[in-house]
Amino acid sequence: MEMNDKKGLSRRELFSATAGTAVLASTVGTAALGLGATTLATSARAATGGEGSVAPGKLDDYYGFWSSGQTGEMRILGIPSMRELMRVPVFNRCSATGWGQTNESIQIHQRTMSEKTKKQLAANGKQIHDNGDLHHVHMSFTEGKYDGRFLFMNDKANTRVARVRCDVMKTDAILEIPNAKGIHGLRPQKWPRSNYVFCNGEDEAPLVNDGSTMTDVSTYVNIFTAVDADKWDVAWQVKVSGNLDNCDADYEGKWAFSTSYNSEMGMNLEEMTKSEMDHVVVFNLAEIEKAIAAGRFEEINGVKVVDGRKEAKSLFTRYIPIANNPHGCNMAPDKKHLCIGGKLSPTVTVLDVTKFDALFYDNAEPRSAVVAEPELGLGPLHTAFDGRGNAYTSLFLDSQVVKWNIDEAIRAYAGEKVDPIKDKIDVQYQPGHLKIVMGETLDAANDWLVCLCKFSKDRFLNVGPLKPENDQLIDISGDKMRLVHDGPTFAEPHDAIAVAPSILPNIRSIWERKDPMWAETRKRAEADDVNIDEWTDAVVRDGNKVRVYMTSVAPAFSLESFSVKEGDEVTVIVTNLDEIDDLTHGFTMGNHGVAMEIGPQQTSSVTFVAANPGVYWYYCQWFCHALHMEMRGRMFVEPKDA
Ligand code: CUK
Ligand code: CUA
Ligand code: CA
Repeated sequence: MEMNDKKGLSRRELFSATAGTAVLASTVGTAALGLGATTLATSARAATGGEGSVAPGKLDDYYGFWSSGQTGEMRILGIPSMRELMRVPVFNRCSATGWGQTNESIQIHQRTMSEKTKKQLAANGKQIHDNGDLHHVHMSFTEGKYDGRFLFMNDKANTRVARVRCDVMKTDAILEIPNAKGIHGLRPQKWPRSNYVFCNGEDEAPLVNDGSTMTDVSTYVNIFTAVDADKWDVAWQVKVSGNLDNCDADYEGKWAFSTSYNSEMGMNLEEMTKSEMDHVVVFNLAEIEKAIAAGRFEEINGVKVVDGRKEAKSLFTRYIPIANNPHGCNMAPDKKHLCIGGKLSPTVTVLDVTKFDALFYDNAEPRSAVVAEPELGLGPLHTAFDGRGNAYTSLFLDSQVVKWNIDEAIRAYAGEKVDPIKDKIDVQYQPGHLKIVMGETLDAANDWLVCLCKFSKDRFLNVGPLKPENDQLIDISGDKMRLVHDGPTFAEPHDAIAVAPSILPNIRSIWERKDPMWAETRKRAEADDVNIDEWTDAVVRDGNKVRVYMTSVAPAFSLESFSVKEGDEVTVIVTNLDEIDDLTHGFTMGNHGVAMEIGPQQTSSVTFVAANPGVYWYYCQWFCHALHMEMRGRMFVEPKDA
């Protein structure tokens, strides 16, 4: 089989070149194959008349990157069509791509895994945690604008963060955060670039959590973590008073901030809502870095930790009192104002970050940084910003979005007779996060707002006790907000961002053969004297371990069969030599719980034990060719003592 023949052919040409048109026509229609326009570097304005509909074959104006909550994946949607374009597995196990099962993905999971986690997993016969609770997806910044390099996200369930490479839209790094518990709020540094990813530990626990202390809450702490985004390691941590919920960073690279709903350090609902005020913690990055550089830190589980608790009276933190149980923490793109959602209070508290220096160095009263506190409605959670000085806050209890003007709110707080509230719109129902296109950057746009509603109740056909959520698209281009689209989503996005395609001109359609994703697999092959860059078939035995190397070019694997012995640990390494846009193959081993994706020019591998003698078919599960069904072969598992 000569793969060189196919170089440079489009997928459509490949189909007509290798299969009779009659066969093709009777197998699949071209529409079903997704043939058509290839990637455009920049968007044409696809939205017709602001109605949020995008005609077939037309591209969306923006990429939307959605978290998926307890599903553990990241999703890519088009805005304004709200069409779901892709699901990127991150913390979850994916049946289609083999994420969480391939050796390459397991290596990414295990690279930073603690001994404790390894022990926990081994006791349960597992190699990785294959669930997650992914609330917050954010893109890397350079000078206050998205730079299209990475997407970062949290896993509240297993105290991890992950990084997705934007060139291939695949997870390339996962980091288990030591010392902290339950990473919730997550934001990258905005200025000068995302050197740090800030991560909030939400749950209180003893710092040395080895069972020596249990119910003595005075030994509990919460941890704020700065992850080095390039080295993908913890840069430093700060002990704080109270817990940490959501966070954000400023546009000068000086501060990070986190809300806390449990300044009480309560262990139940009553205790957590007892105080009249909780707080926002302000982190002074320069002072923390200075202490780290000077060796003024404690090393805990290999991490440099400084003490920013109230009683330590350090220059690392300041605590600004905010009405009980605040939630959202959103920095406005005016570079000046930080908006804190009141949740139990009907207010949003606006802090002027240019007043923070005085809190640290002039002993200013912490609330002196408050410049507005507009009363907006019941249950304010999160705030989004347009490019015209307006803020949009979700009202969880009122099931509304309220549009208000930041400047007017500040003037009203100073005593002027102005009403900062510009508009309110009903949403269905109970909104959490809401996002404006490019709205957390200096390029905030004025066209679309997406409001992520937690409930949908009677809004859609009933699908049983579990209902979808409802991500609603709202046109904000005029004075009045206008609902234009309902977008049901499965469990359970919390947050989303929207990014112009011009930020992402370098998304690949075909893998680089020498991609670092399978560098370890490549090394293994070299040690086995196998060249995975060429049409190859090789079966290498190494004790009871067998490595089966094969390549694929549509519609065939290089190996039509291979033999192993009962009880062998088999590793199948497949390289897809096709170089054609959209020509993904798969490898599924029947009755072995094994399946993986192999994209054009990608190498993927998977390891399993062949426990039962017999004949087993493997096949390509990604529809790749008119003769895709024929793309299969046999594994012979010979009885042990035959
Ligand atoms: S949290 Cu879910 S609605 Cu995890 Cu960002 Cu506010
Ligand atoms: Cu290869 Cu289907
Ligand atoms: Ca509280």
